[in-house]
Amino acid sequence: MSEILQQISDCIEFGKINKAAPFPPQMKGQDGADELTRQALDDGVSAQDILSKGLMVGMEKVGVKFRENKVFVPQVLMSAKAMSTAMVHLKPYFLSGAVKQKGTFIIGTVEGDLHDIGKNLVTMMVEGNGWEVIDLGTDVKAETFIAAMREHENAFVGLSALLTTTMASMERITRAIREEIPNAKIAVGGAPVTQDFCDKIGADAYSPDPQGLVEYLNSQVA
Ligand code: B1M
Repeated sequence: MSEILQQISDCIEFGKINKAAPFPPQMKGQDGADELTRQALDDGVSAQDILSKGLMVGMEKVGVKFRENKVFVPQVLMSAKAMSTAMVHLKPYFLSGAVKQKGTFIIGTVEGDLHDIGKNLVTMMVEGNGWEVIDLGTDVKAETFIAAMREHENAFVGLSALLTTTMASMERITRAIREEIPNAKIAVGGAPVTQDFCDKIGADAYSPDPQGLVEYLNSQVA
């Protein structure tokens, strides 16, 4: 990996947003994801390489460390902020089609459930791994998921639930999606959800954490 891509990856891994950011202390005063991404583009590094060999490499490391409890929610949020700052520079290349995304992932917290912190972390990780993410928010009904899936053909869908009571919504929504779009790829997650529950309701994949979901999605397009 070229030096600047390694530096960009480090900025994502450690949550270094820009030069002015005081976090993390060991990188104080150094250029962050913002300046380095701009510089890489100016130096002629392709937007695709910045994404796949810099930003995504860093985000992958964050996902693994988070799963292993080596970093916690605040650090992941700093990494996500660094990532989105860098993405501002890459956005024109996405729009022009010069950068290819892996696919589209639709996510929402299921009907009756307003918890969104975990869902937002999942969103950031999936986005940071090169997917377009359509975030439908919280308290999302089956019809809304289905409408989004019709709009984005072949998109994967993810349902998040934090309450034991809204696991029933997850089951109902999974059934409704299957009835309308039989070959839909449905992933489920959230604190009360288990692999057994996933199997019982006929979803395709369960992950207890964002990284597992990213690995599932990537395996589907490899
Ligand atoms: Co609520 N709440 N809450 N709450 N809340 C819990 C979940 C609860 C366990 C607290 C408790 O009693 N100990 C409990 C649920 C009990 C149960 O059902 N078994 C509970 C309750 C009862 C309630 C209310 C009913 C309280 C009331 O009003 N009486 C109410 C319900 C409102 C509603 O949704 N209709 C309610 C409200 C709220 C707040 C609004 C105050 C707030 C939510 C704010 C927000 O999200 N914007 C809140 C919070 C913050 C919590 C706790 C404290 C924290 C949840 C959280 O954000 N965790 C929670 C107790 C706890 O967990 N300590 C609690 C951090 C987050 C990073 O983890 O969401 O699990 P998590 O996401 C993880 C994984 O699960 C996974 O990745 C994430 C990152 O690792 N993941 C996926 C999540 N979605 C995934 C999808 C995937 C894959 C992985 O694939 C698609």
